[in-house]
Amino acid sequence: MSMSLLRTLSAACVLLCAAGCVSSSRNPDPADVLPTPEQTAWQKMEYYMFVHFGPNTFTGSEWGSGEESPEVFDPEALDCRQWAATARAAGMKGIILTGKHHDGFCLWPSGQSTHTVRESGWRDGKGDVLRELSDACREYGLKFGVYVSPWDRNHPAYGTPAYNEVFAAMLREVLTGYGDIFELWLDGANGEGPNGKKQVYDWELFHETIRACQPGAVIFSDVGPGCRWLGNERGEAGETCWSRLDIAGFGPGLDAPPADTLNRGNVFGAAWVPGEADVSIRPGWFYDPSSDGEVKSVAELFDIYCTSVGRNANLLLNVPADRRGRIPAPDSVRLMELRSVLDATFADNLAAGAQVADADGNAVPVVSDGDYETFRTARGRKETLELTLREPKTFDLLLLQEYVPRGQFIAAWNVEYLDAGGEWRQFAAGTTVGYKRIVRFGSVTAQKIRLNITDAFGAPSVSEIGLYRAAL
Ligand code: FUL
Repeated sequence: MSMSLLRTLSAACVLLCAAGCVSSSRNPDPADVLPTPEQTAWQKMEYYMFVHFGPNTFTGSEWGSGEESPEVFDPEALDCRQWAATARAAGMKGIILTGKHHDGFCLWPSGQSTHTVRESGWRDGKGDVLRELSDACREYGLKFGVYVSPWDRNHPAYGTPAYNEVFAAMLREVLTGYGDIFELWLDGANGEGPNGKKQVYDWELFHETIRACQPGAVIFSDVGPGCRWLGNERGEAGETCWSRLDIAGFGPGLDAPPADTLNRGNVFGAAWVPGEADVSIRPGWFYDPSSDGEVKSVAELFDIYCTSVGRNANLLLNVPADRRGRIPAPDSVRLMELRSVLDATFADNLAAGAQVADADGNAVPVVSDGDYETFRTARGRKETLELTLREPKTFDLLLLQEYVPRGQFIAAWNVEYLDAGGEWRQFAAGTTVGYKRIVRFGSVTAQKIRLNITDAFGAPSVSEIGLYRAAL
């Protein structure tokens, strides 16, 4: 066979293979579905505060009708610096405020509405909660985000195409008047307006408006595109939790995928839409004096931390401001207790300084160095990393991190320890890892442990392996 014929044949072969690959591989390659730098920065925030505040705070309602007099809004001792100081001391990285809830009341003097702080008479109609909180967040080194409910039970245009323009203009006010916004929280609720009509939302217009005003903001909704709802309000991501999700053909609210899909993601999902676990520290989202004795316990909050941050999701913990306009004492005390437990638990990685070796005996020091940016990429889809601790240690909590800017690949893993008789014994196992995975188990004392990645959708990159003793 001549060289030129050989070349022609192999070129034809390449073309055929390429065509064949396209038609036979229906799933996107997980290595091609990656976070944007903004999504990675967002994921690293891990834990931040939600504050529900508005007329409902004063009426004891969860969903205001929109017919409340604006005058009910009267927080006589509002102090957003106290909110920010509390969030910061709690180790939270930002605050998201309900700028407008379903009742339509705007916590800023919107030019698009006559149902706002301006009409309330509070501070002679010159108050602006968004201004005070965004300033306080800057002062305390926190990021600032806003929830703006598309559903509006007050606005007369709700239920007509004109409302989409009104809502986009409201977004513009919020997104251009208060500095950087790290996250825009778009609820999917779609009920009747004051005219008895439901709105057909123009999501494309809303997203374009947000992108134009704040290109760095992560957009939350049931289906992202920046981050997604996890299908429950308990702060619980799936034990299997992929950051990939199929969103084509879906939308927020009634058009969302089933809750269990949101909870776990799609292994071959075509878009990177990581999960955010929203949950309230009290039974309701808004403050109600009757719930002062029902603030979640520190044990419940630690569990929530492990089922959200510890399952590849961010934790958005709601701490409602009270009628004075302050974070109430029982809630802030609980936040500080949780902080102490988290600090005491994660202060000392018992695997720090361990000798780590791959299956060929090569040293892999980067997975126990406390630096997320250094990672080990496996040669194939499986990997075993063996850790020899400086001395035998007792631990009951494992932390794993995958380097997600390269993609999320790990689908099954287990960890074993070498017992006194020289036998390897499994003490924990799981499926996904993602940005962070935390697993608790009965105490183990050992000097040698190994992580076995037994299934992955590409060569996984392990960033950190940590062993700890839970302080609770
Ligand atoms: C829901 C709302 O209907 C609730 O009132 C609350 O704001 C929650 C965070 O989102 O969809």
